[in-house]
Amino acid sequence: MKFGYSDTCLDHETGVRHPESPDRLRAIRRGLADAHSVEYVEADPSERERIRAAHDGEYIDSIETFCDSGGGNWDADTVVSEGTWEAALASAGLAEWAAEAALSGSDGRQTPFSIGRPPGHHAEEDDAMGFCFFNNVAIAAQSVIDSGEADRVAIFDWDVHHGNGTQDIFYDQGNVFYASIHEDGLYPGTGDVEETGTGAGEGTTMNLPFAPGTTTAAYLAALSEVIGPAVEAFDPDLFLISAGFDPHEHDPISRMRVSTEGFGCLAAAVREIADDADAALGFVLEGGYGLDTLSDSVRKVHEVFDGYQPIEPDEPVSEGARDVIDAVKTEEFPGL
Ligand code: OKP
Ligand code: ZN
Repeated sequence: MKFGYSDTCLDHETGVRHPESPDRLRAIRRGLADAHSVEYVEADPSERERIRAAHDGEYIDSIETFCDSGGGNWDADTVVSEGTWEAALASAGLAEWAAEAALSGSDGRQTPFSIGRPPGHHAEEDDAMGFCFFNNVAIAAQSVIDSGEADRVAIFDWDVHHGNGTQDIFYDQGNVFYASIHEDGLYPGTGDVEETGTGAGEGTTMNLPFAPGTTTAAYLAALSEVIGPAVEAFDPDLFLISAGFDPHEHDPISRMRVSTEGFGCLAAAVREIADDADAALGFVLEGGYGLDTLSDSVRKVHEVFDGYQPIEPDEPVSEGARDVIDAVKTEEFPGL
């Protein structure tokens, strides 16, 4: 894969014992060190005008001012250091690069994956939360729409947390489809099955809150039965993955049970959906807090794009997940 990476993303300092640390990116790069066909690209940071694609101007100013004054706690777990401003611009710029590279034809072994931090999917139009400041994937999606490079963008968020920010930013838009699988009951608490969009965006949001303990098989069933068909019907030019690795079975902050091999299966599944929809495909890093599980899982995704065929799990779809998938299918998206 082509990895978008910038050292500037290391300058966002969250302090000791914060799970969202610069070591996450160092671990990913160490994990990829001896892998075949890894290429690094350092993209330009986002320009303020591009951040405006998803955020309120006054909010952007207030983040800049907060960083300039040395930072501190924006909220209980969203920590700002002086370097956060530049890191957040770099992280958003990497996501923009991933979208543009995919749309310019970078695919197969060259599929783009932006490994920036801070992550983005909790960031709202006018607020930072959940370790996120600028909504990288939303900025990327809206930017390529604004520039005319894409008419429609689909986003699938497999981070264990619901991407409330991404959902909200596009909730009433008909040109961005957002689907999320997340752990029910976990932060931030949004993402019910009934949340499906409003106005022009009615039917362009899809949520699958799965119970703690859900395994890879349920993710694959959701992709093949509802997310894939919905993305194909939406007919996007670009399919972006908000790729968080915190649903890993050994991640320290979640109770989901996706295996390392399972992330390879998810990568193969989204690649197939992109191919079937004839859409460009790009990945944007969100969470993932076990350094080994994060680096092993990113490496597994990379290997799938390098020709490795992941082994599908030999396990049943749990009853709870089956009920959620069926509810989405029969009650919220009966047309699929
Ligand atoms: C960011 B990403 C509540 C704990 C909140 C925040 C988790 C943010 C995760 N007291 N923890 O989605 O991986
Ligand atoms: Zn997360």
